Amino acid sequence: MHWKPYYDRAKQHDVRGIARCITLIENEAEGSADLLRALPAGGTVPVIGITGPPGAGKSTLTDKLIGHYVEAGKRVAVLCVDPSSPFHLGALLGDRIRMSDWYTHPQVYIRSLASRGALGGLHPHTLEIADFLGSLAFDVVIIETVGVGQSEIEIAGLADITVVVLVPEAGDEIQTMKAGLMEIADVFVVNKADRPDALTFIHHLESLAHASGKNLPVIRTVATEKQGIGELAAAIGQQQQQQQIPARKKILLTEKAWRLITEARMKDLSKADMADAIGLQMNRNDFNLYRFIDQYNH
Ligand SMILES: Nc1nc2c(ncn2[C@@H]2O[C@H](COP(=O)(O)OP(=O)(O)OP(=O)(O)O)[C@@H](O)[C@H]2O)c(=O)[nH]1
Ligand SMILES: [Mg+2]
Repeated sequence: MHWKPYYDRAKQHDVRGIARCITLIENEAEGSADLLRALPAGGTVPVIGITGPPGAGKSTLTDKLIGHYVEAGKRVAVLCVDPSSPFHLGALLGDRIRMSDWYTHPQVYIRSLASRGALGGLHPHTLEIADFLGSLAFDVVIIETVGVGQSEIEIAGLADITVVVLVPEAGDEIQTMKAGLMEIADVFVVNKADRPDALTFIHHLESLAHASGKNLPVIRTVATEKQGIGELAAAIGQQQQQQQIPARKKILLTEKAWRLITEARMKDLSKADMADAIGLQMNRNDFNLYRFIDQYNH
């Protein structure tokens, strides 16, 4: 498949052209590497990662954020990434319902990506697809992903701004994972702030966010009622300005480069196959782990 005509159409914001290019990148089809190499420099389009536990209200928030940006005359691209999981189908259906107003809107492009990684986490080419969308004169790229296991850490490595969405009943959860959360979050959202126990939780999170030394904003929202959306967009905008600092940019680009190279180097390796090979050989008297791995290190 020749990628150029599709890319030219994508640059004109032709929806089918965009879809074809994403499919090309997703499948590592012929031409996808050339397409990525042709992306223009720039990279000033903020990629906003929205992560958090299942059902926290990420899609509802995304829906309202799209509305906020569209009203401001902006073009918005949204990637909904589902780690392979039991709630996969339900989540995709949920997204369709939650964001249904926007699927045909001329300023909005929405695409769902299913993760095919056996270990959960993000779809392997989320980074490249986000970069591609960012090159297409969208003003904002939003990536929604369910925070389970690896995926919220992965999203932090590829988004410019990571928004962690929590709900008041997440109390115990943040106790155990607060260190990790503080590291990846640029903005905290306490959604479903209409719940009776919301205030205690917000105060608790605020003191943790303050103690983190990063001065992380904590925004309270009731996504279903569109409350707090303007404040969230403002907090994202503020964080985005800080990301323009060259030192931050250097770190993020290095993370991305590192990740792409790691993925390329590990590409032909299967841990399951490795386990099979080890299972066959480990009981031999002459088994040696370091000689075993020689076959993978060239
Ligand atoms: N009471 C209340 N309910 C909300 C609020 N925001 C979202 N909900 C509801 O919570 C449910 C889950 O919302 P979603 O937006 O689908 O949550 P999600 O985080 O995208 O869910 P997954 O993608 O499946 O992880 C829906 O029934 C929403 O209507 C809120 O602020 N208050
Ligand atoms: Mg969702």
